Amino acid sequence: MHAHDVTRSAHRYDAIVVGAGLAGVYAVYKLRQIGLSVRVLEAGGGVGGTWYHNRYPGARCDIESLDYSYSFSDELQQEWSWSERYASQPEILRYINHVVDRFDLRPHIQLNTTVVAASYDEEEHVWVFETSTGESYVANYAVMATGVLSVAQVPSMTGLEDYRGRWFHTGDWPEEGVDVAGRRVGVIGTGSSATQLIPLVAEEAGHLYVFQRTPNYTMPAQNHPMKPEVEKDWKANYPERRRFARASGFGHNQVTNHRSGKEVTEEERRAELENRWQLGGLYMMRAFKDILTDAEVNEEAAEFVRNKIRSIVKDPETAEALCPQNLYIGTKRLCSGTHYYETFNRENVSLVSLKDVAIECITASGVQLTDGREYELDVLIFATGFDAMTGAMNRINPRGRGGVTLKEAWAAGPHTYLGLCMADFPNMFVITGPGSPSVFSNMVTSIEQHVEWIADCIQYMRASGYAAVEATFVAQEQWTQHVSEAAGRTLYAKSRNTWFHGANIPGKPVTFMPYVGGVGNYYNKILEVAREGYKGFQFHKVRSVSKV
Ligand code: NA7
Repeated sequence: MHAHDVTRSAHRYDAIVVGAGLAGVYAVYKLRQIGLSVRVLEAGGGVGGTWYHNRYPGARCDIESLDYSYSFSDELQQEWSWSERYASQPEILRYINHVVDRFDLRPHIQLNTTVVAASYDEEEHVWVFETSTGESYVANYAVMATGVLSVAQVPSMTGLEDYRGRWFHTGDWPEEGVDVAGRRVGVIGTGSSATQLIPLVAEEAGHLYVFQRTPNYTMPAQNHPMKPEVEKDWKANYPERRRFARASGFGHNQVTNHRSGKEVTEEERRAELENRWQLGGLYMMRAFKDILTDAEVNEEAAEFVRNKIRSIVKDPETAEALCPQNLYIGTKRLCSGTHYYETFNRENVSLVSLKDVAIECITASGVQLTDGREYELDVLIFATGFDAMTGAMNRINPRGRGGVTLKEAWAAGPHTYLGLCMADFPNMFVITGPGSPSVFSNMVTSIEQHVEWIADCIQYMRASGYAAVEATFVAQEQWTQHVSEAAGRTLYAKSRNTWFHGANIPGKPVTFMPYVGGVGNYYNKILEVAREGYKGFQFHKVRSVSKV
């Protein structure tokens, strides 16, 4: 469809932002600041994105709250107080709502509006959006803040439609909550969401069955109420902390040990691993500079954690079943929880290992395994993950130059230039897209870097009279190759059965999606590209004569 066909009924803006999570909220703030008219289209009934939908009990960020927050306004970071070391989902949602109100962004955000189609009009260099509300929007720039873990994946299981109990996905949790008190509850999955949820559900449920296909490593989060002296110190040093995060490997201030696991004695290695366990959460992955590149160093850390599991879980058979085997620690996203392993010491919790069996089907009353075992359940919780990184973009399936669809362009896996733009999709920007550090970073740092880069690019275009910007095919292919080579130098390339590779979704091309070259290096790269006149991009100068 051409823009002129819909002009009379369409709403026109300089930019449409799709999604009102942390990315969309900063995008509307920033783009309005540079003088653009902006509309945010958000499918959910509130702002917050991931933090709006993932309301399951125990949902919490695994990056420290003082780090996992916007840096763009010093007043904001000085006036906001986080109550815990790691913020819970309700607190993050309150924060996002606070930001929206504080900067008066709500009038520009349209909720309950799903973008169902987006197509590029080559003559007018604009994007035309269709929404679930039956409206059309036309804008020069499409800013896709659609999130990386926003499409919940319920595996196709025979019989689910006949199940008489209630079932839920952690990523689509009802606002009113779920009553599990005294009930027989099943949780399928043992990733980050499950390991956060299980200890809390166990406290209420009559009996909890945990269906585990692949055990993962879960670190104790070591969460605690915010220490006033820590908050004070951060607030006094915020500019420096934020600079450090932007230049760091993962976009935050977690201390990294820059020594190799091989250049220290066994005793020193043990001490460092213990130190990391005490620091909690993702700190383990910064224990040695080669923990994700050297198989032996990685295995020592993995065995250290297995021994912790064996020391916590009283029943030796359950402990062994919870120990990941043949899985490099960290190559499946490390989990960070509170009392996860301890929960398996409870009388009302049973681990159901799916190591040698599978779920055959869902019956009217519960779950049936291939070996004939049946579990009667009142509530079934799918903590089964997401169609990560590409799911939300593919669902919209934008139509670019010459009618090419994104699904066609990404048939062999996502190809992007810098994780920001795609050839054949002019004037479309993806925030924290595949091919950028994204899920390998503190998302807020990566979001800010992208939004600021996009705003600069648009300002550059306006100043130069350009109507459209587009990644060249050559630059895109070179970058995609580079993303793959960077992963190839790490152990991630050897653990292909993960959502980083898209392997959790049947039929999805298996290809490593995030960029592991480091947030700081990546940031320098995108700034250099801009400085050099947007190397790897082509601009279309002449806006064709409007036919309207
Ligand atoms: P994850 O990490 O993708 O975990 C999903 C879990 O569900 C994982 O244990 C899967 O086992 C399991 N799963 C998925 N499908 C099935 C079926 N069909 N049968 C049994 N078990 C299944 O999702 P999360 O929501 O926990 O975390 C996502 C990210 O959010 C996380 O990494 C953080 O970055 C925040 P598998 O390992 O595939 O055998």
